[in-house]
Amino acid sequence: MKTKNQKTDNWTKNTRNILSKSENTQKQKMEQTVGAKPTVKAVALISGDTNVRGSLHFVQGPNGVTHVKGKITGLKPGLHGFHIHALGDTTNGCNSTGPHFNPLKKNHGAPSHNERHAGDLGNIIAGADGVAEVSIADRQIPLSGQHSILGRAVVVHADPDDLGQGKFLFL
Ligand SMILES: [Cu+2]
Ligand SMILES: [Zn+2]
Repeated sequence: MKTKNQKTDNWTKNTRNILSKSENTQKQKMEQTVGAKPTVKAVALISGDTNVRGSLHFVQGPNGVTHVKGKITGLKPGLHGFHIHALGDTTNGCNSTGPHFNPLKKNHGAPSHNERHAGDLGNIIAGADGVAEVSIADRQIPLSGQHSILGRAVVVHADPDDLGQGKFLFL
């Protein structure tokens, strides 16, 4: 199913942020070499159209797993789709960040699925207080190499991601 339709409200009121170019330079400086295997770190600051705010820390270990940890506040309670989009351009909100980061040309899915976009990180859950604590470990969002997510966008959607079951359509 490769429908290109998207519910426009999936794309409004989103928060997103970026591992921007200028931040990249810092990130490179933050690279630490542990023997021959580098640990790479990055930070994304989240700011939304409303008063959604947060920061996310990315740490890629020597085993290639990237850990994403942080806290996002000001969200509507419940599930929010959480993705890496292909482009770091947020000048036109979520629309200019392109589709889900998908270097392997797969279909949309859940993070645990074999068939998924690299950028498919599922949902984060905000509590009644509007706070989502994020703690994710994933192999498909490296901070270095050919499929690096540096310079792309982190998007927190207003709506849930159905994880490829067809209820919502994501690019
Ligand atoms: Cu998305
Ligand atoms: Zn996707």
